[in-house]
Amino acid sequence: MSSATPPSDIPLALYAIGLGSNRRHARHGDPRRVLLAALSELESDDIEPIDVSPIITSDPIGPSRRRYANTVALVASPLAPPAMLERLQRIEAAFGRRTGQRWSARTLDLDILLWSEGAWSDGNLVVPHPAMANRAFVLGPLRAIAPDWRHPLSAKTVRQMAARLIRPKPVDRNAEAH
Ligand code: A4P
Ligand code: MG
Repeated sequence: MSSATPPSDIPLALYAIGLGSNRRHARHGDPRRVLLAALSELESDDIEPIDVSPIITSDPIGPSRRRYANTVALVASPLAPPAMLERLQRIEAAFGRRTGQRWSARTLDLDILLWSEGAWSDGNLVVPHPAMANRAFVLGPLRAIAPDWRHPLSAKTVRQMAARLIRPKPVDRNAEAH
């Protein structure tokens, strides 16, 4: 926990931050260690860690072939979403730089998933993260720490979104008969 508490007249908001890695980092090590290092990097005077989910590993969704480690952190912060994004991007950039190499493929992906003040959208940033409802590697860890958080646009809780994602598709009996 940060020892510097923000002045009480700055309203604190809660953020859910998704962390993912599928590359080793020369100094920090395997993706799991990358996430642990990123979590400690995230903590600062104006970003206070509240909770963190267990780290999961999963097959990649998309073109990559390396397995991912993912986790979700809940943090309290007075920062507005653009300032939070800037902070996350600075941390991503620091982890993307590998010793002896110039800027290379990112080892770390940090996404703003949810913000307690609702929705945010500008040219750079969309909150809630538009893909979160379709991603088990986000909803699984998020459900472990914030099952009752409601998506401000769909009004579904994280638990409901996760259940919907893993529920088997209903069988179309007519299609089956043919
Ligand atoms: N941006 C807009 N909204 C947000 C937000 N809510 N949070 C903008 C963070 N950034 C946001 O980000 C590109 C731009 O998105 C940012 O500059 C910001 O202005 P990026 O991280 O470079 O790219 P991206 O759109 O997040 O795409 P990226 O990172 O290439 O891919 P995805 O779609 O995020 O997915 N499989 C498993 N199992 N686990 C994973 O973690 N991750 C990915 C990456 C693919 N497959 C995976 C996993
Ligand atoms: Mg991203």
